[in-house]
Amino acid sequence: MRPSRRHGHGRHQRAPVRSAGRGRRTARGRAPREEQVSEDLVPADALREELWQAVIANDEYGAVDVLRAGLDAGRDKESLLLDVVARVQEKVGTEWAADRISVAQEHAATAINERVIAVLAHRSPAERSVLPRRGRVTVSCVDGEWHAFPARLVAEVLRLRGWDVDFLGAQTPTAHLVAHQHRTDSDAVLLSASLPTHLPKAHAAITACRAVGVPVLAGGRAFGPDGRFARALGADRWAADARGAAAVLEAGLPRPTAVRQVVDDLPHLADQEYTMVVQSRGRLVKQVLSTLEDRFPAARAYSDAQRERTAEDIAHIIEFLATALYLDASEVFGEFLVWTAEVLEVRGVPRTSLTAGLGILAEELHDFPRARRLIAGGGAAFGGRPLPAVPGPGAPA
Ligand code: B12
Repeated sequence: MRPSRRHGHGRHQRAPVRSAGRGRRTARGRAPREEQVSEDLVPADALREELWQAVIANDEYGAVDVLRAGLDAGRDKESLLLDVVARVQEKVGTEWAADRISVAQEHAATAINERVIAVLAHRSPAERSVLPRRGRVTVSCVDGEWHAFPARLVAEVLRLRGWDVDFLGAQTPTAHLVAHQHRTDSDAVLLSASLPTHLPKAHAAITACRAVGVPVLAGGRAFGPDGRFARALGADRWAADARGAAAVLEAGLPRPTAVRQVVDDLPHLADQEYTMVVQSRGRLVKQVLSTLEDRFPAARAYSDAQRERTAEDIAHIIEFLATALYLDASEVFGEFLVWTAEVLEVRGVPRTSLTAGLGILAEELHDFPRARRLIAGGGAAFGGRPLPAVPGPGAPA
């Protein structure tokens, strides 16, 4: 998370959970045994509300109790993981983006939800011995990717369905992911990426795993809501969520036969714009910042902390522009700018500052027609003043 410029609100009162069919119960209180039948499920939205109140109040034990109450009411573990915990974790993100909770509250909530997953996912030797055995898979995050929580959910759902899962957690370097395949020869690699800026590394990982004969199932927000970037980067399959991942594996995932090279997937990389923008990233950040200060008196009056944050914002913009160049996908840059404008606006930073930064960046990249087109398209997408389009392949002169 980017540092929040204001703090969120305080603790909440937790409401008791009501079961769908019969009387009132609290999430902490266990229901009598005879009530634990499937028709009497506690509705998922009631459990979500209870869990949300617990995580936002830093009540770790209370959060675990909510899930235990759900189990006691007959809800299965997979539904609790995906329809309750995952949904609450998503809300953590929207509340942070809207500046209604602080970065600290977001971190605490995530840590509590991680504990909840650990409690839910634990199985005794007796429970383990009756699980079906389907095969062995590896679940890993792309190099640089810290969002391990979504991958952990996928891993636990697959274990519940009888798969042996090697969960490698956050940011696994590609060479080590491949070494793991040599050692284990698992049936598939499930690769998770949440941030689009990690897609170039995801591409390297997909290519490397397939080259050693392991099929790759890709997932996570970075690959797009319809999985278009998983296909563009040569993954064998994509799935929208953990249930979809289980369905793909259950249907069978053949081992790759034809090995592809990175350039086979993305011929536009031949123009070298991606490589050159990545290589000159540091210089570009400094140049955009100093031109911003020359032209806008308000920017000259920034404190050290504001200056540092502005430099971070510029660095993010350049990183997303580079990713859009890599994929040749203007929507990646446009969606990022829309998101950034919203995040900055609720924190009191006007979107004109973003437009100004984009204009200067376009000037700096005058010899990069594809980058300038992406900047123009991105500016239009978030409602900033679009920059003039430059002639070049695919654009009218
Ligand atoms: C928790 C969190 C963090 C934690 C992660 C801790 C952890 N242990 O995972 C920390 C603090 C580290 C973090 C850091 C950052 N974060 Co963050 N984070 C989140 C948050 C709140 C929750 C993520 C999550 O767990 N979601 C819940 C899961 C269930 O949802 P999901 O990701 O969609 O996963 C499902 C599917 O996508 C799919 N799936 C996922 N992986 C896979 C894999 C396979 C193979 C398959 C088939 C399916 C699949 O199945 C999952 C379950 O069904 C999200 C907000 C959100 N709404 O998600 C932001 C969010 C992802 N983060 C964001 C940002 C910007 C960042 C930072 C850049 C902030 C910063 N300036 O430092 C850094 C980047 C770190 C990095 N290098 O990776 C933005 C991304 C915006 C964008 N433009 O893309 C988000 C969306 C927040 C927001 N609303 O703005 N973050």
